[in-house]
Amino acid sequence: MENTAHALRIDGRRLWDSLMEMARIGATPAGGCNRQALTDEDREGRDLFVGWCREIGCEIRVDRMGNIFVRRQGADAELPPVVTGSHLDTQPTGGKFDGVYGVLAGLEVLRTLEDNGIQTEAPLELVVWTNEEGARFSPAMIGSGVWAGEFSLEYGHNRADKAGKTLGAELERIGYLGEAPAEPHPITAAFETHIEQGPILEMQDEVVGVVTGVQGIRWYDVTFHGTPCHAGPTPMADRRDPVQALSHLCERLYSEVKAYSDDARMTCGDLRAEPGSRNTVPEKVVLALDLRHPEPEGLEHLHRTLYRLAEQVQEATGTTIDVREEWHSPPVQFDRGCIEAVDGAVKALGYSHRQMVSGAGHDSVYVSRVAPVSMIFVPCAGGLSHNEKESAEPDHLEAGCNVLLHAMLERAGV
Ligand code: HGY
Ligand code: MN
Ligand code: MN
Ligand code: MN
Repeated sequence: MENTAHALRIDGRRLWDSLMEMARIGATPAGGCNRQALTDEDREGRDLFVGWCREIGCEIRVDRMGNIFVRRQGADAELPPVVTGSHLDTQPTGGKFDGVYGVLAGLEVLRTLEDNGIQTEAPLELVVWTNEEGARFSPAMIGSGVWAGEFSLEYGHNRADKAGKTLGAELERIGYLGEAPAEPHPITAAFETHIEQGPILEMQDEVVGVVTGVQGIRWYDVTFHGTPCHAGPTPMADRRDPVQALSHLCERLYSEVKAYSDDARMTCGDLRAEPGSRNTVPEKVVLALDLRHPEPEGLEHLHRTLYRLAEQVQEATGTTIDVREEWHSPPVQFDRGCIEAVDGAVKALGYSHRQMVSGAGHDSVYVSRVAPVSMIFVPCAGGLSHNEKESAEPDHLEAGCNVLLHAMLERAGV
């Protein structure tokens, strides 16, 4: 890399200001962001982002899944692009940085190159992936998942939210049902920058995480069937109350997951009773369950434990329990060459760092199916994310973006 490129640094103040301007879209009273996939807020955020990219002369392409591809030409247009990107959609009580940081760090890299009149050999691409969170449309990362060939376009378009609105119809409604095929194209290398969303970097007082992979994730809808009846006259012994079976299964599953390994994760983030009336014993209760483990055999063990315990609780209570697997994202190892590009950039820039596996899922999981990719983490306060209090230090965000700049330059050539 030429000397001028080595000396390049991004504009941390501009990055921070862009993050704060984007955070105003879907801002919540508690200081977070609610910009769920394909809502009006998501469209507003996408429009703001596309406007910023047009200001620096980039080409914009939107595919059939609403994924936005921003291209900055390279000296050799034939070379496959070096790619970065993440997501603009948030959890319902999300923060200002999850996903958005990766998108706007990529924009800051493009702005910095534009300011300094630097053209890379290979083209650069910045991507906004649709519905990474999976909060509105399950499963998560479905924009990158369809693009990488994990799911069909039809499956992606037919996913519906709790109100029965489909992803395809919502893409059309907000004007982001693009023409480009949602299919992979050759990529030289890809990098995603993200807050860690866990406590390790902050606890260890390190600035950058060189991410070597992502733990495995499995999602299930567990349905407990009961008999609706009146909360008053019906004697307890005469009820078929699905909540009792739910409580038995959760208690046993929590204790077995904790006993199995410190790396195992179990989350019951979404629970709904139908008909959902306080004075009617539910006809059914549906538990949206999230299980995770960094090793394939660990994830398989959690999977088998869930089915075994559901069987036992069904026997013991007489409540019919249906377990339906909604999504399975196996553990992923990132590309050695991309990890080394990040590692080299961190060392050249002199930031304290460590190698680590991501506890959260990211679009890079699916990008890794079709291209060499790795990720760059920076700390977030208290490791807190998927929480309106999510926060990060401007100088950490700046550091992560400088690492992204130099890792991309190393692979794109200047
Ligand atoms: O679920 C996850 O880990 C990510 O936030 N979609
Ligand atoms: Mn994210
Ligand atoms: Mn998230
Ligand atoms: Mn992500």
